[in-house]
Amino acid sequence: MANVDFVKEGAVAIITVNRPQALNALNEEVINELDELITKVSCDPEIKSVIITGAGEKAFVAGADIKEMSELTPEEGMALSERGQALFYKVENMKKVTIAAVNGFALGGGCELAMACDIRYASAKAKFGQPEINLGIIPGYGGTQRLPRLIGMGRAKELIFSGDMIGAEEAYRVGLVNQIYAPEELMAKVKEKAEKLAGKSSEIIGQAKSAIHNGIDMDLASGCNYEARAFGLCFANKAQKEGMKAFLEKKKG
Ligand code: DAK
Repeated sequence: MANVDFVKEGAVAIITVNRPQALNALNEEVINELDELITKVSCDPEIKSVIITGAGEKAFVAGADIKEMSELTPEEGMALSERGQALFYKVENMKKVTIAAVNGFALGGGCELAMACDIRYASAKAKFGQPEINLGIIPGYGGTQRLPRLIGMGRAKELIFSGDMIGAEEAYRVGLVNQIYAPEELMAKVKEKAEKLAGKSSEIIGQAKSAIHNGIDMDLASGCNYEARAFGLCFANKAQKEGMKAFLEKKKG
């Protein structure tokens, strides 16, 4: 693929947006290639966890491609929007663990792509922001929805209204990233985390993810009800049988 690289290292897939000359901005080709890769990864039972990152030293993804966006007709804009939104949903709902390794600028659609992942690890040099306001638009790939869910409404409004960037430390402090690493350590550390998570059952992670994602939009009682069903379904899975059996046998022995 011309703009997105893919490698499989055992049970871990690494997807790298590779358009460093435009700070890995998401143009139509990148969106299409990412979409194809996410489908491929979703259908590969050997892959248990997925890392998404950006090529080069400077950027994770600096947002949607402003050059391309500026010239769209309304029809083209709508089509691109539909494809982009479908991609972000697909990333969010993969039945695998998804990790954003944020190696630099994660702005606009880039911050939104990182937020569609389950976990975000950042380089100490990373910068986050939703600068759409400066272009006369609002976030369009879920930023107005996922950012307040992650960091709270007040902080999300401040970022979205101001368009200001925040560094990795602040992103960690507000809960936008899970951990910060030295830039040269980031990928090695993220791979370590991804491999560890790849050792867990994908089906059970899928159940946990589904309970978390569906429950967050429900009242507590409905969410707990949903959880009870997902919990029950775990008992139809060999991971439960094997996990509990192993624990009990270890106790006996
Ligand atoms: N798009 C296109 N090109 C970009 C780009 C972007 N978002 N960001 C950077 N580049 C290009 C620059 O134009 C420059 O290209 P050349 O001039 O060398 O050809 C190259 O990358 C290097 O960038 P700079 O020279 O600007 O580098 P600096 O270190 O000076 O600055 C920066 C780095 C990240 C602060 C700056 O590049 C910057 O402010 N970039 C734009 C960031 C931004 O505003 N991002 C948000 C884009 S809006 C939608 C859904 C979602 C969205 C839209 C629609 N629908 C549902 C329809 C999302 C919108 C966005 O993401």
